[in-house]
Amino acid sequence: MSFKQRLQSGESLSGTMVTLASPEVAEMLSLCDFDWLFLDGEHAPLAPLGWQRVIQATGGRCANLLRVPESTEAAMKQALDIGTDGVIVPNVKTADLAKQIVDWCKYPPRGSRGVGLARAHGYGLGFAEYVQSANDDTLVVIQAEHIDAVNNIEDIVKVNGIDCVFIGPYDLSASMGKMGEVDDPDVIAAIDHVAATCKSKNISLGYFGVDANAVRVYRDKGFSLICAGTDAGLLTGAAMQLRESLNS
Ligand code: 3PY
Ligand code: MG
Repeated sequence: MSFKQRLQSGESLSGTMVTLASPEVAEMLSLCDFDWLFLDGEHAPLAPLGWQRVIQATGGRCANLLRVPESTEAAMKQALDIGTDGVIVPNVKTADLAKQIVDWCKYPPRGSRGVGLARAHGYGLGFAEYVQSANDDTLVVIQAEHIDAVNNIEDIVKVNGIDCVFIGPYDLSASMGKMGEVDDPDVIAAIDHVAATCKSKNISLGYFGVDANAVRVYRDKGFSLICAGTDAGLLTGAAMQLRESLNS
């Protein structure tokens, strides 16, 4: 089964976030049997070429989804052309924007994705094969991470072509005046509302948490695309633990 089919079947897919500008770090993570890696092009300082190197280093051992820095046509085009398995688009608050994003990500006649010859197309050698299946195979994940998105979720889920709604609990809590309070009852209620609405339309759900404990409850609620922690957090966490044991 492809990664997309596994997501659609409701399988729980575990991943962690790549934020460091190091293909070696991504390579190490890809050797650890995660189902997928969340490549953070929104907050991490890597340009598309950096992400291309990261994707190359993972050698197809796990799926990768690239969070684009912003909702622009160029950002979608470059992310998909370097060969990511799908895009994660931050902070989508309206159905109109969701519709525009799907349009940018799909080749004509379904959408208006520009046609290039890049890594995704085997630098041209695999062009025909890639363009034939890309609309079906690549994932469009949008983030619900603002209270406006929660309020508009009924319209957002009506947009065809959205594969997954990924909750950003940190931005969502901040937009509700509760920065970082991801377990606040109002924040949880907002997430549950998004989840129920997505489930009614058979749209998969995703969630980010700082560690396994933070995501477990959402995995148990049926969220499929699960991202726990970051490469930097794993490194600093292990280093702090080592230092503490050395000093104890
Ligand atoms: C957030 O919590 O805001 C995120 O975007 C996590 O991915
Ligand atoms: Mg966010």
